[in-house]
Amino acid sequence: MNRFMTLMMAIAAAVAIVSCAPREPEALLWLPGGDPDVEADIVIDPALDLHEDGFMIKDTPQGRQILAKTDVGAMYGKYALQRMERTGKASGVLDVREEPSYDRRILNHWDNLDNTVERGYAGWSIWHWGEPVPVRLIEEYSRLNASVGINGSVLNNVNASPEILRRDYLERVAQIADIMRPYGIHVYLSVNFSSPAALGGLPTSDPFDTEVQQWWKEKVSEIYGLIPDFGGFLVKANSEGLPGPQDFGRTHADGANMLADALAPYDGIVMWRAFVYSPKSSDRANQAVEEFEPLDGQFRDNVIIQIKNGPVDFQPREPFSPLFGRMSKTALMPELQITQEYLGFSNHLVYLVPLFKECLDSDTYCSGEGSTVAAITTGSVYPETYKTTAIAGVANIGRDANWCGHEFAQSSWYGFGRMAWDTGLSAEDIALEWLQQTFTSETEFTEPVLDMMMSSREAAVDYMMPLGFHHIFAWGHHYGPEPWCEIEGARPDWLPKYYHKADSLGVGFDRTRGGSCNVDQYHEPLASIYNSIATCPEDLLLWFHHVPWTHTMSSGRTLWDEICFRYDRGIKTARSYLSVWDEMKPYVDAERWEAVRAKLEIQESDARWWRDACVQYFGEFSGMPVPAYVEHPERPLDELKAIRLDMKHHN
Ligand code: BDP
Repeated sequence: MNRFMTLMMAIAAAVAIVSCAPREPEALLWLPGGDPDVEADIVIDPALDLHEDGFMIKDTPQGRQILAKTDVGAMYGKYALQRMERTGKASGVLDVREEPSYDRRILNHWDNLDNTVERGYAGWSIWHWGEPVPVRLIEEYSRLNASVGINGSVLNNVNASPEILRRDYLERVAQIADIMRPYGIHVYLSVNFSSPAALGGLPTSDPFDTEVQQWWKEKVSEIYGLIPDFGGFLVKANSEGLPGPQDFGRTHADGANMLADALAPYDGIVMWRAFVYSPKSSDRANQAVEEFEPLDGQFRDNVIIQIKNGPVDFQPREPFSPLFGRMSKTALMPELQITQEYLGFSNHLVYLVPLFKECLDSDTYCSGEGSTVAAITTGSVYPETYKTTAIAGVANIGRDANWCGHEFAQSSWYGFGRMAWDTGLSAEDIALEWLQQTFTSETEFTEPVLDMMMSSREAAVDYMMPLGFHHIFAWGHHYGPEPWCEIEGARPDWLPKYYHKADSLGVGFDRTRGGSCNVDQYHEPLASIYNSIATCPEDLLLWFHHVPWTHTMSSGRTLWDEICFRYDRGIKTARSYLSVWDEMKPYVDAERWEAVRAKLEIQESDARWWRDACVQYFGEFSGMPVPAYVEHPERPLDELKAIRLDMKHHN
């Protein structure tokens, strides 16, 4: 080896050591250090009529008590009491009884074995694969999760490497599981469907092949030998090029059931994703129902179909996925995205609980009025179908000192957990308690900042994709706008023009009965409401309709003017956050104040970038002028078209 190469290798090793050193977790977000320090007697009584994770807090003549069936339930009770004390709700006589809405409240980490995080905007993987186990970091992670009731972690990316099932990785997973166990967190893994061939060296991964079935049984038994309380598998199959049972002429049910049979003796579950699409469907939004509805009733009872909130892909606004209303004999669970893949990464302040709740509160009407997504997936609409209930959130956590890249992005992690524990909590209550615990309870701070958080999702919709626009992002990184994008050889249903369909007559995707018929995947009265341009909610108008530029909106403006108006409104709201935050300086430490200020500036500038791109690009089709009452675009389209970002991993 020559001297140059030796030198380069030494530098590479030094860099690796520096970048691999586990960081010390910073002051803990919404949670003070140590165990919850609450004044109450703990009473564990396995005979109590309560959910395993439930608790009661009661003031008795003997003093304050936390009663629970299990140690984990008591731990949740302690965190709840601590939260009540810190948010001023623990005074007076307490008589509290809480049970979780979902049995399994799970984070999905899209972490790869090389420590990159797919769609992660907060640094490298906190699991430190291939490096010393960062015990304290994982303990703190677990404490934060436990404090809001999160009790499951899928450690690796849904685009799973078969290698995760190698013995050395499983031993590592077992070490992580040992650290999480005292906090009530179960570990799960994403698996690659072709693992028997890719890792096990078998000639096939066909689920009907007995050797394949045996391979999975042995693998599962090996896992449970290491991790007795392992939760189960998450599977992305026959989606975006990943292998699956259809490669062998089998169905999703055939594939899921084979894994379910291997896991059943240990009470493990399979979370089988419904995020599937291929060019054979005329409308990507139709495909999950087309593929899964015919399989209803064919899945084992330890399989849960994991469905993204919307039918396409975590857009700033989508209607709820119609699949939630189409399977009564199969357990279903929602998948929400906490990481802001489509909402400005960790640069934009967008509090996501309103988006999450919009989905959970949507009425599917599948079993009459009140059959909301939450009611279905918590098992109250079809109780006999649900052996266990679950909800997943794609994590926004990385090695950054503040965990999520943006101070306020922590609130969506916190909020996901709180909402998964109690779907009845309002987005506003959750935001307020997060602010009080993370910053201060002074109302001069909490009131304006709460308004900012609560308006932030609508602001992002306004400045990115108002009125039902969707997927007009730049190809590849999903950060900025690229409605004009064309990529030679790329699948057309990945590209913005497929979604907006702008022409000289109008804009929007016709999903009505005259178009892709997607509306008919919804139950009445929704199908007819969505089908008619007169009754379709305006926030979803361009999702369901191709609308003439001159169409009159409820505001009295034409569609074109309304588009311009919404982009402008989004910018103005984002801009108002800067002045709100400037007033907040006395209430926040300098470091966090500066960090948020810097990000708010990016957000406002990005909002103008979106407006400049979309208003000018769509203006070429509408041929109509930008109305005088809005700010006009600043940067020429050609300049915007030349912007190239390489943000795939953004670590
Ligand atoms: C899309 C992401 C992609 C994920 C995919 C999925 O762009 O990185 O792999 O979803 O959920 O949102 O499987």
